[in-house]
Amino acid sequence: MGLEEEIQELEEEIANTPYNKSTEAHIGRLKSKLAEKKEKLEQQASSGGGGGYGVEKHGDATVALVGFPSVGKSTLLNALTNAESETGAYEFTTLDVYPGMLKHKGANIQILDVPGLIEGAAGGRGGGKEVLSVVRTADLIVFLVSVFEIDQYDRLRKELYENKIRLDQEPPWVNIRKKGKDGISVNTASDVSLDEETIKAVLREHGYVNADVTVGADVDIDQLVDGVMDNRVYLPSLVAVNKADLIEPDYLPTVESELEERDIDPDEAIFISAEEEKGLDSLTERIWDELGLIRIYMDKPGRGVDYEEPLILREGDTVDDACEKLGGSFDERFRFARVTGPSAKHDEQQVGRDHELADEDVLRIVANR
Ligand SMILES: Nc1nc2c(ncn2[C@@H]2O[C@H](COP(=O)(O)OP(=O)(O)O)[C@@H](O)[C@H]2O)c(=O)[nH]1
Ligand SMILES: [Mg+2]
Repeated sequence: MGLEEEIQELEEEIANTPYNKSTEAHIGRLKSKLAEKKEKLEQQASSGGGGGYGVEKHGDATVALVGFPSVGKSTLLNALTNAESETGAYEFTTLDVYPGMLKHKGANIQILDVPGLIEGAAGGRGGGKEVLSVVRTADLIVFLVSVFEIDQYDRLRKELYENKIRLDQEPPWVNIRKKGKDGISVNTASDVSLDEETIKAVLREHGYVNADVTVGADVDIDQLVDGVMDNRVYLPSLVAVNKADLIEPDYLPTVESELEERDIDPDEAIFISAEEEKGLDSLTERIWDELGLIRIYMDKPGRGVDYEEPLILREGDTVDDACEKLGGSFDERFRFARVTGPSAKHDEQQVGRDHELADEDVLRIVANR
C-alpha cells in the first residue's frame, strides 16, 4: 500500500470513529500516524523539486495577501503600495509572487501578492506548495474575498491549515524533554482535559520512548499533535471583503450573515473597494495594529529627535532590541538610555537595557565613546 492510500485510510478511520473518552487514545494514535505520514509524503514530494521562491524579506514586516484569482489582489496591491503588479479581468493573471512596499507611519510593510490559492494547493498541485511556503514566512495573513464569494474563505483557511499554518491561536503549550529511561511521564495543568493515556499514546506514535512531557494548558488532540510535531507556524489573520462598491445596501445583511457563519465578526471584517480605493485607510490601520509595530523616535546627539524616520520595533521590544536594530554596536559602550513618552514614568526617565518600549517613545541612548 502506498503512502497516499495509507493516508486516505487513516483519514477515513478517523472520520468513522466517534470521539469519546474510550476512543480518545485511539484517535490520538490515528491522528499522530496521519501527521507523520503526511510529513513523509511531503518530504518525498519535495526532494528533487526546485528550491522555492526565494522571496526575500524586506522592510519591517511582511504581509501575505491571500485570495482566489480575480478577487482583486493585484488591484489592492497597486492601490496600497508602490508595486507595479499586473492586473486583468480574467483568472490566473497572477503567476508569481509580487511584492510591494506599503509605507505607513514611517514603517515599511512588505505586502506579497501571492498567486491564487486553488483547492488542492496544499497537496502540491498547481504550484501551490511554493505559494504556501512564501505565506509561511509572513507576519500576518490578509484574506481577500469578494462580497459575492465569502465562501472562498473556508477553502483558503483549509489550504493554510493543511500546510501547517495555524491562524489566530497561540502555539499549544506542550513541552517535551527526552530522557534516558523510565518511559513517558506526563505532567498536566489542572484544566487539561485529555487523558494521560492519550498523551502517552500520541508521544509514542511520534517515536518517543522515554520523555517527560508537560501540557500546560487545555489542548485538543490536533493541537497536541501540532505541539509534538513542532513545525507549525502561528500567524494572525485579517479578512478584507473587496468589491464592496458592487453591492446595494440591502445586500449587506446577506454578506454579514455569511461572515458570521464562518465565525468572522462582521465588525472585524474590513469592507473595501480596491478599485475605487475605498476603505484602504481602515485596512492599513488594522494591518498596523495586527502586526503590533511600534514607532520609536530616536534622539540623536547633536541632531535632535527624528520624527520622520522612526525606528520600527514590535510590541514588547526593549531598549536592547532597539540597540540591536540600530546595529548592535553598543555592546560594551552602552551606559543607559533616556525615554520620554508612553513607556516612561516621567520625561527623560533613565532606564536600562531591559526597559520595555512603547509606540511613540522618544529614546536617547547614552553610550561611552
Ligand atoms: N468593482 C470592482 N472591481 C474590482 C475591485 N477590485 C478589483 N476589481 C476588478 O476585478 C478584476 C480582477 O482584479 P485583479 O486585481 O486582477 O485580481 P487578482 O486576480 O486577485 O489579482 C479586475 O477586473 C479588477 O478591475 C473592486 O474593488 N471593485
Ligand atoms: Mg493578480
